[in-house]
Amino acid sequence: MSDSSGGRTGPFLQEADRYSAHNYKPLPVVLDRGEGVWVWDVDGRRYLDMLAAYSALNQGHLHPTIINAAREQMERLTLTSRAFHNDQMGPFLRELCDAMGYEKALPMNTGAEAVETAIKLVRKWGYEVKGVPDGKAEIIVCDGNFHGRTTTIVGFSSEEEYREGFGPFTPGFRRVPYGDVEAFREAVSPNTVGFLMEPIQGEGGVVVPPEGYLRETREICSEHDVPFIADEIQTGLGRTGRLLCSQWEEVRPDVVLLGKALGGGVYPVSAVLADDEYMQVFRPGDHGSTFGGNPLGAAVGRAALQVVLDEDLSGRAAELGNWLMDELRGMKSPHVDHVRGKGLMVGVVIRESSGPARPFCEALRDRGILAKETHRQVIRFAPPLVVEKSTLEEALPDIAAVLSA
Ligand code: IF1
Repeated sequence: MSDSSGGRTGPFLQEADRYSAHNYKPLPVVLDRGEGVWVWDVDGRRYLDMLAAYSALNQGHLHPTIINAAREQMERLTLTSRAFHNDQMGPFLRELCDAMGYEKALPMNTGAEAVETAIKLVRKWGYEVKGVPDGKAEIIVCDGNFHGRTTTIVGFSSEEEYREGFGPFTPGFRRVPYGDVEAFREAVSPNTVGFLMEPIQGEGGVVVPPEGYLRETREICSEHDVPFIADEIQTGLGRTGRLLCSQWEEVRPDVVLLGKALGGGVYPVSAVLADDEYMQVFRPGDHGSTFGGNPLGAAVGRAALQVVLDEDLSGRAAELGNWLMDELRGMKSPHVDHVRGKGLMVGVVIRESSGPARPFCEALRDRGILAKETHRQVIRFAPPLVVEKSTLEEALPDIAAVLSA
Protein backbone atom coordinates (compact mmCIF):
# COMPACT_ATOMS: atom_id res chain seq x y z
CA MET A 1 0.00 0.00 0.00
CA SER A 2 1.77 3.16 -1.12
CA ASP A 3 -0.75 6.01 -0.80
CA SER A 4 -1.96 6.16 2.79
CA SER A 5 -4.14 9.19 1.99
CA GLY A 6 -6.41 7.02 -0.21
CA GLY A 7 -10.09 6.50 0.63
CA ARG A 8 -11.33 7.86 3.94
CA THR A 9 -7.86 8.46 5.41
CA GLY A 10 -7.15 11.77 3.70
CA PRO A 11 -10.03 13.84 5.11
CA PHE A 12 -9.23 12.66 8.66
CA LEU A 13 -5.60 13.72 8.22
CA GLN A 14 -6.65 17.14 6.97
CA GLU A 15 -9.13 17.64 9.82
CA ALA A 16 -6.58 16.69 12.46
CA ASP A 17 -3.99 18.93 10.81
CA ARG A 18 -6.42 21.85 10.79
CA TYR A 19 -7.78 21.56 14.33
CA SER A 20 -5.08 19.84 16.39
CA ALA A 21 -2.02 21.64 17.73
CA HIS A 22 0.99 20.31 15.88
CA ASN A 23 2.70 18.85 18.95
CA TYR A 24 3.15 15.48 17.23
CA LYS A 25 4.00 14.21 13.75
CA PRO A 26 2.13 10.89 13.67
CA LEU A 27 2.46 8.31 10.91
CA PRO A 28 -0.39 9.10 8.44
CA VAL A 29 -2.55 6.17 9.60
CA VAL A 30 -6.08 6.78 10.92
CA LEU A 31 -7.15 3.96 13.22
CA ASP A 32 -10.75 3.22 14.11
CA ARG A 33 -10.74 -0.26 15.62
CA GLY A 34 -8.50 -2.41 17.77
CA GLU A 35 -8.60 -5.95 19.11
CA GLY A 36 -5.76 -7.84 20.77
CA VAL A 37 -2.58 -7.09 18.84
CA TRP A 38 -4.44 -5.82 15.77
CA VAL A 39 -5.68 -2.38 14.76
CA TRP A 40 -7.58 -1.34 11.63
CA ASP A 41 -7.57 1.97 9.79
CA VAL A 42 -10.59 3.79 8.39
CA ASP A 43 -9.99 2.14 5.00
CA GLY A 44 -10.17 -1.33 6.50
CA ARG A 45 -6.44 -2.06 6.41
CA ARG A 46 -5.19 -4.23 9.30
CA TYR A 47 -1.95 -3.56 11.16
CA LEU A 48 0.07 -5.47 13.73
CA ASP A 49 0.53 -3.02 16.60
CA MET A 50 4.23 -3.26 17.50
CA LEU A 51 4.14 -0.11 19.63
CA ALA A 52 1.28 -0.89 22.07
CA ALA A 53 0.95 2.80 22.91
CA TYR A 54 4.50 2.85 24.32
CA SER A 55 3.71 -0.11 26.62
CA ALA A 56 0.32 1.13 27.76
CA LEU A 57 -1.28 -1.82 25.95
CA ASN A 58 0.60 -4.76 27.49
CA GLN A 59 -2.76 -6.58 27.75
CA GLY A 60 -3.61 -5.77 24.10
CA HIS A 61 -6.52 -3.76 22.68
CA LEU A 62 -9.94 -4.33 24.25
CA HIS A 63 -8.94 -7.16 26.57
CA PRO A 64 -12.35 -8.67 27.52
CA THR A 65 -11.57 -8.89 31.24
CA ILE A 66 -10.67 -5.21 31.33
CA ILE A 67 -13.50 -4.05 29.08
CA ASN A 68 -16.03 -6.01 31.16
CA ALA A 69 -14.68 -4.51 34.39
CA ALA A 70 -14.87 -1.02 32.89
CA ARG A 71 -18.37 -1.57 31.53
CA GLU A 72 -19.68 -2.98 34.82
CA GLN A 73 -18.16 -0.14 36.85
CA MET A 74 -19.30 2.46 34.32
CA GLU A 75 -22.90 1.41 34.92
CA ARG A 76 -22.49 1.74 38.70
CA LEU A 77 -20.17 4.59 39.79
CA THR A 78 -17.40 6.36 37.87
CA LEU A 79 -16.24 9.29 40.03
CA THR A 80 -16.54 10.37 43.67
CA SER A 81 -13.47 12.61 44.18
CA ARG A 82 -11.34 11.82 47.23
CA ALA A 83 -13.68 13.89 49.40
CA PHE A 84 -15.43 10.55 49.95
CA HIS A 85 -14.43 6.88 49.85
CA ASN A 86 -15.47 4.45 47.13
CA ASP A 87 -15.62 0.65 47.13
CA GLN A 88 -12.94 0.12 44.44
CA MET A 89 -9.88 2.09 45.54
CA GLY A 90 -9.09 0.15 48.70
CA PRO A 91 -9.21 -3.28 47.02
CA PHE A 92 -7.19 -1.95 44.05
CA LEU A 93 -4.42 -0.56 46.24
CA ARG A 94 -4.36 -3.70 48.41
CA GLU A 95 -4.02 -5.93 45.34
CA LEU A 96 -1.38 -3.61 43.88
CA CYS A 97 0.65 -3.44 47.12
CA ASP A 98 0.44 -7.21 47.58
CA ALA A 99 1.55 -7.88 44.00
CA MET A 100 4.49 -5.46 44.18
CA GLY A 101 5.49 -6.00 47.82
CA TYR A 102 5.00 -2.50 49.23
CA GLU A 103 3.08 -1.24 52.25
CA LYS A 104 1.26 1.67 50.59
CA ALA A 105 0.28 3.16 47.23
CA LEU A 106 -0.80 6.64 46.18
CA PRO A 107 -3.08 6.53 43.10
CA MET A 108 -2.77 9.17 40.38
CA ASN A 109 -3.66 9.29 36.67
CA THR A 110 -0.78 9.92 34.27
CA GLY A 111 2.82 8.82 34.53
CA ALA A 112 4.05 12.39 34.87
CA GLU A 113 1.73 12.87 37.84
CA ALA A 114 3.25 9.79 39.47
CA VAL A 115 6.75 11.19 38.86
CA GLU A 116 5.78 14.59 40.30
CA THR A 117 4.21 12.83 43.30
CA ALA A 118 7.46 10.93 43.92
CA ILE A 119 9.47 14.17 43.71
CA LYS A 120 7.23 15.78 46.33
CA LEU A 121 7.32 12.62 48.49
CA VAL A 122 11.10 12.32 48.70
CA ARG A 123 11.62 16.06 49.08
CA LYS A 124 9.25 16.19 52.07
CA TRP A 125 10.85 13.00 53.46
CA GLY A 126 14.26 14.65 53.02
CA TYR A 127 13.27 17.69 55.07
CA GLU A 128 11.19 15.93 57.74
CA VAL A 129 13.11 12.68 58.21
CA LYS A 130 16.62 12.97 56.73
CA GLY A 131 17.05 16.51 58.06
CA VAL A 132 18.06 18.20 54.80
CA PRO A 133 18.05 22.00 55.19
CA ASP A 134 14.82 23.52 53.84
CA GLY A 135 14.95 24.18 50.09
CA LYS A 136 18.27 22.30 49.66
CA ALA A 137 16.90 18.88 48.60
CA GLU A 138 18.60 17.36 45.54
CA ILE A 139 17.41 14.53 43.33
CA ILE A 140 19.85 12.73 41.04
CA VAL A 141 18.59 11.87 37.52
CA CYS A 142 20.27 10.41 34.43
CA ASP A 143 21.30 11.74 31.04
CA GLY A 144 18.87 10.39 28.42
CA ASN A 145 16.01 10.26 30.92
CA PHE A 146 12.38 10.50 30.00
CA HIS A 147 9.94 10.88 32.87
CA GLY A 148 7.14 12.96 31.32
CA ARG A 149 6.40 16.42 29.98
CA THR A 150 5.67 18.77 32.91
CA THR A 151 7.93 21.82 33.20
CA THR A 152 9.62 20.40 36.33
CA ILE A 153 10.29 17.09 34.57
CA VAL A 154 11.53 18.51 31.26
CA GLY A 155 13.67 20.86 33.34
CA PHE A 156 15.94 17.92 34.20
CA SER A 157 15.81 16.35 30.73
CA SER A 158 19.03 16.15 28.73
CA GLU A 159 17.03 16.56 25.51
CA GLU A 160 17.16 20.17 24.29
CA GLU A 161 14.03 19.54 22.20
CA TYR A 162 12.00 18.79 25.36
CA ARG A 163 13.31 21.87 27.20
CA GLU A 164 13.54 24.57 24.55
CA GLY A 165 11.23 27.48 25.25
CA PHE A 166 9.76 26.06 28.44
CA GLY A 167 12.01 27.64 31.12
CA PRO A 168 12.55 28.75 33.81
CA PHE A 169 12.91 25.31 35.38
CA THR A 170 12.66 23.81 38.86
CA PRO A 171 15.99 23.69 40.74
CA GLY A 172 17.20 20.75 42.86
CA PHE A 173 18.15 18.16 40.23
CA ARG A 174 21.61 16.81 39.32
CA ARG A 175 22.17 14.80 36.15
CA VAL A 176 24.70 11.98 35.82
CA PRO A 177 25.63 9.72 32.90
CA TYR A 178 23.28 6.70 32.75
CA GLY A 179 24.99 3.42 33.60
CA ASP A 180 28.01 5.04 35.32
CA VAL A 181 28.12 3.88 38.96
CA GLU A 182 31.13 6.01 39.96
CA ALA A 183 29.54 9.16 38.52
CA PHE A 184 26.46 8.41 40.60
CA ARG A 185 28.53 7.79 43.75
CA GLU A 186 30.28 11.14 43.32
CA ALA A 187 27.01 13.01 42.78
CA VAL A 188 25.52 11.85 46.10
CA SER A 189 25.63 14.53 48.80
CA PRO A 190 24.13 14.89 52.30
CA ASN A 191 21.28 16.79 50.61
CA THR A 192 20.46 14.00 48.17
CA VAL A 193 16.87 12.89 48.76
CA GLY A 194 16.38 10.59 45.78
CA PHE A 195 17.79 8.79 42.74
CA LEU A 196 15.16 8.84 39.97
CA MET A 197 15.94 6.39 37.17
CA GLU A 198 14.46 4.10 34.52
CA PRO A 199 15.71 0.48 34.84
CA ILE A 200 15.83 0.57 31.01
CA GLN A 201 15.62 3.94 29.26
CA GLY A 202 12.66 3.81 26.88
CA GLU A 203 12.59 7.11 25.03
CA GLY A 204 16.34 7.29 25.43
CA GLY A 205 16.37 4.55 22.80
CA VAL A 206 15.78 1.28 24.70
CA VAL A 207 19.07 1.67 26.55
CA VAL A 208 19.87 -1.28 28.84
CA PRO A 209 22.39 -0.27 31.52
CA PRO A 210 25.47 -2.43 32.25
CA GLU A 211 24.76 -5.56 34.32
CA GLY A 212 24.98 -4.62 37.99
CA TYR A 213 24.11 -0.94 37.55
CA LEU A 214 20.84 -1.21 39.43
CA ARG A 215 22.35 -3.38 42.19
CA GLU A 216 25.38 -1.14 42.73
CA THR A 217 23.46 2.15 42.71
CA ARG A 218 20.92 0.56 45.03
CA GLU A 219 23.75 -0.27 47.46
CA ILE A 220 25.06 3.29 47.32
CA CYS A 221 21.56 4.59 47.99
CA SER A 222 21.27 2.32 51.03
CA GLU A 223 24.68 3.45 52.35
CA HIS A 224 23.71 7.14 52.07
CA ASP A 225 20.02 6.90 53.01
CA VAL A 226 18.93 8.00 49.53
CA PRO A 227 15.54 6.68 48.30
CA PHE A 228 15.98 4.64 45.12
CA ILE A 229 13.06 5.64 42.85
CA ALA A 230 12.45 3.26 39.93
CA ASP A 231 10.33 4.73 37.15
CA GLU A 232 8.67 1.51 35.93
CA ILE A 233 5.93 3.35 34.06
CA GLN A 234 7.13 1.85 30.77
CA THR A 235 9.29 -1.07 31.96
CA GLY A 236 6.88 -2.39 34.60
CA LEU A 237 3.94 -4.79 34.52
CA GLY A 238 5.71 -7.52 32.58
CA ARG A 239 7.17 -5.54 29.66
CA THR A 240 10.81 -6.59 30.18
CA GLY A 241 10.07 -10.18 31.25
CA ARG A 242 9.63 -9.60 34.99
CA LEU A 243 6.74 -8.00 36.88
CA LEU A 244 9.11 -5.12 37.59
CA CYS A 245 12.28 -4.60 35.54
CA SER A 246 14.15 -3.92 38.79
CA GLN A 247 13.66 -7.59 39.68
CA TRP A 248 16.16 -8.63 37.00
CA GLU A 249 18.89 -7.54 39.43
CA GLU A 250 16.96 -8.55 42.55
CA VAL A 251 16.75 -4.83 43.42
CA ARG A 252 13.89 -3.57 45.59
CA PRO A 253 13.46 0.16 44.97
CA ASP A 254 12.29 2.35 47.87
CA VAL A 255 9.74 3.98 45.57
CA VAL A 256 8.19 2.40 42.45
CA LEU A 257 6.30 4.38 39.82
CA LEU A 258 3.68 2.62 37.68
CA GLY A 259 1.42 3.90 34.88
CA LYS A 260 0.58 3.12 31.24
CA ALA A 261 -0.46 -0.58 31.30
CA LEU A 262 -1.82 -0.15 34.83
CA GLY A 263 -4.78 1.39 33.00
CA GLY A 264 -5.14 -1.66 30.74
CA GLY A 265 -5.20 0.48 27.62
CA VAL A 266 -8.59 1.81 28.69
CA TYR A 267 -8.14 4.58 31.26
CA PRO A 268 -5.27 6.70 32.72
CA VAL A 269 -4.16 5.02 35.94
CA SER A 270 -0.81 5.55 37.67
CA ALA A 271 0.48 4.95 41.16
CA VAL A 272 3.41 5.55 43.49
CA LEU A 273 4.35 2.58 45.72
CA ALA A 274 6.44 2.89 48.89
CA ASP A 275 6.61 1.67 52.48
CA ASP A 276 5.19 3.65 55.38
CA GLU A 277 8.58 5.10 56.34
CA TYR A 278 8.33 7.29 53.22
CA MET A 279 4.59 7.49 52.57
CA GLN A 280 3.85 8.67 56.11
CA VAL A 281 5.14 12.15 55.28
CA PHE A 282 1.96 12.75 53.24
CA ARG A 283 -0.77 14.00 55.55
CA PRO A 284 -4.39 14.84 54.63
CA GLY A 285 -4.54 17.71 52.16
CA ASP A 286 -0.83 17.57 51.24
CA HIS A 287 -1.30 16.20 47.75
CA GLY A 288 -3.94 14.79 45.41
CA SER A 289 -5.87 15.16 42.16
CA THR A 290 -9.48 15.25 40.99
CA PHE A 291 -9.40 11.79 39.41
CA GLY A 292 -6.71 9.99 41.44
CA GLY A 293 -8.19 6.81 42.95
CA ASN A 294 -11.53 7.18 41.18
CA PRO A 295 -13.71 4.05 41.17
CA LEU A 296 -13.65 3.55 37.39
CA GLY A 297 -9.85 3.81 37.22
CA ALA A 298 -9.52 1.57 40.26
CA ALA A 299 -11.82 -1.08 38.78
CA VAL A 300 -9.87 -0.93 35.51
CA GLY A 301 -6.56 -1.06 37.40
CA ARG A 302 -7.68 -4.17 39.29
CA ALA A 303 -8.55 -5.94 36.03
CA ALA A 304 -5.39 -4.70 34.28
CA LEU A 305 -3.18 -6.05 37.08
CA GLN A 306 -5.13 -9.31 37.25
CA VAL A 307 -4.57 -9.94 33.54
CA VAL A 308 -0.82 -9.31 33.90
CA LEU A 309 -0.68 -11.87 36.71
CA ASP A 310 -3.21 -14.46 35.50
CA GLU A 311 -1.88 -14.59 31.93
CA ASP A 312 1.77 -14.53 33.07
CA LEU A 313 2.51 -11.65 30.71
CA SER A 314 5.97 -11.34 32.30
CA GLY A 315 6.85 -14.92 31.40
CA ARG A 316 5.52 -14.47 27.88
CA ALA A 317 7.57 -11.31 27.39
CA ALA A 318 10.73 -13.01 28.63
CA GLU A 319 10.36 -16.02 26.34
CA LEU A 320 9.09 -14.24 23.24
CA GLY A 321 11.49 -11.33 23.67
CA ASN A 322 14.59 -13.49 23.69
CA TRP A 323 13.34 -15.39 20.65
CA LEU A 324 12.40 -12.16 18.78
CA MET A 325 15.78 -10.51 19.45
CA ASP A 326 17.57 -13.64 18.22
CA GLU A 327 15.45 -13.65 15.06
CA LEU A 328 16.13 -9.93 14.44
CA ARG A 329 19.86 -10.41 14.97
CA GLY A 330 19.79 -13.46 12.72
CA MET A 331 18.55 -11.32 9.81
CA LYS A 332 22.06 -9.83 9.65
CA SER A 333 20.57 -6.71 8.05
CA PRO A 334 23.16 -4.35 6.52
CA HIS A 335 21.23 -1.44 8.07
CA VAL A 336 21.17 -2.74 11.64
CA ASP A 337 24.03 -1.79 13.92
CA HIS A 338 22.70 -3.94 16.77
CA VAL A 339 19.54 -5.14 18.51
CA ARG A 340 19.05 -4.43 22.23
CA GLY A 341 16.42 -4.67 24.91
CA LYS A 342 14.90 -7.00 27.46
CA GLY A 343 11.72 -9.03 27.14
CA LEU A 344 9.39 -7.42 24.61
CA MET A 345 11.00 -4.00 24.99
CA VAL A 346 13.22 -4.20 21.90
CA GLY A 347 15.23 -1.57 20.06
CA VAL A 348 16.68 -2.13 16.58
CA VAL A 349 19.51 0.39 16.16
CA ILE A 350 19.85 1.56 12.55
CA ARG A 351 23.34 2.52 11.33
CA GLU A 352 23.84 6.26 10.79
CA SER A 353 25.00 5.41 7.26
CA SER A 354 21.55 3.97 6.56
CA GLY A 355 19.81 7.20 7.55
CA PRO A 356 17.15 7.68 10.26
CA ALA A 357 14.78 4.98 11.46
CA ARG A 358 11.58 6.76 10.39
CA PRO A 359 11.62 5.63 6.71
CA PHE A 360 11.95 2.04 7.96
CA CYS A 361 8.86 2.61 10.12
CA GLU A 362 7.01 3.99 7.08
CA ALA A 363 8.00 0.93 5.06
CA LEU A 364 6.83 -1.31 7.90
CA ARG A 365 3.50 0.54 7.92
CA ASP A 366 3.13 -0.18 4.19
CA ARG A 367 3.47 -3.86 5.11
CA GLY A 368 0.84 -3.67 7.86
CA ILE A 369 3.19 -3.33 10.83
CA LEU A 370 3.04 -0.28 13.10
CA ALA A 371 6.27 0.60 14.90
CA LYS A 372 7.73 3.91 16.04
CA GLU A 373 11.23 5.23 15.89
CA THR A 374 12.84 6.80 18.91
CA HIS A 375 15.83 9.11 18.92
CA ARG A 376 16.19 9.06 15.16
CA GLN A 377 18.16 5.81 14.87
CA VAL A 378 16.15 3.25 16.87
CA ILE A 379 13.11 1.27 15.73
CA ARG A 380 11.20 0.32 18.86
CA PHE A 381 9.41 -3.06 18.80
CA ALA A 382 7.10 -3.42 21.79
CA PRO A 383 3.96 -5.40 20.93
CA PRO A 384 1.22 -6.20 23.44
CA LEU A 385 2.51 -8.99 25.70
CA VAL A 386 -0.48 -11.16 24.70
CA VAL A 387 1.00 -11.50 21.19
CA GLU A 388 1.17 -15.07 19.86
CA LYS A 389 4.54 -16.35 18.71
CA SER A 390 2.92 -17.40 15.43
CA THR A 391 1.81 -13.81 14.82
CA LEU A 392 5.38 -12.57 15.26
CA GLU A 393 6.66 -15.41 13.04
CA GLU A 394 4.28 -14.26 10.29
CA ALA A 395 5.59 -10.68 10.63
CA LEU A 396 9.29 -11.61 10.44
CA PRO A 397 9.50 -11.89 6.62
CA ASP A 398 8.07 -8.38 6.25
CA ILE A 399 10.44 -7.02 8.91
CA ALA A 400 13.35 -8.80 7.20
CA ALA A 401 12.33 -7.37 3.82
CA VAL A 402 12.23 -3.82 5.22
CA LEU A 403 15.53 -4.21 7.09
CA SER A 404 17.30 -5.61 4.05
CA ALA A 405 15.92 -3.12 1.49
C1 IF1 B 1 4.87 11.49 24.86
C2 IF1 B 1 8.21 9.03 25.04
C3 IF1 B 1 7.79 6.71 25.69
C4 IF1 B 1 7.64 7.23 30.27
C5 IF1 B 1 8.36 7.01 31.47
C6 IF1 B 1 7.03 8.59 32.62
C7 IF1 B 1 6.29 8.85 31.47
C8 IF1 B 1 6.59 8.18 30.27
C9 IF1 B 1 9.49 6.00 31.51
C10 IF1 B 1 5.17 9.88 31.55
C11 IF1 B 1 5.79 8.46 29.05
C12 IF1 B 1 5.26 8.38 26.77
C13 IF1 B 1 4.86 9.82 26.69
C14 IF1 B 1 4.52 10.07 25.25
C15 IF1 B 1 5.32 9.07 24.43
C16 IF1 B 1 5.81 8.06 25.41
C17 IF1 B 1 7.27 7.91 25.41
F1 IF1 B 1 8.54 8.74 23.80
F2 IF1 B 1 7.65 10.18 25.17
F3 IF1 B 1 9.23 8.91 25.87
F4 IF1 B 1 7.05 5.78 26.12
F5 IF1 B 1 9.03 6.45 25.57
N1 IF1 B 1 8.04 7.69 32.61
N2 IF1 B 1 6.14 8.07 27.89
O1 IF1 B 1 7.98 6.55 29.12
O2 IF1 B 1 3.94 9.23 31.47
O3 IF1 B 1 2.61 11.33 31.65
O4 IF1 B 1 2.87 10.23 29.43
O5 IF1 B 1 1.50 9.13 31.20
O6 IF1 B 1 4.93 12.35 25.76
O7 IF1 B 1 5.08 11.71 23.66
P1 IF1 B 1 2.67 10.04 30.90
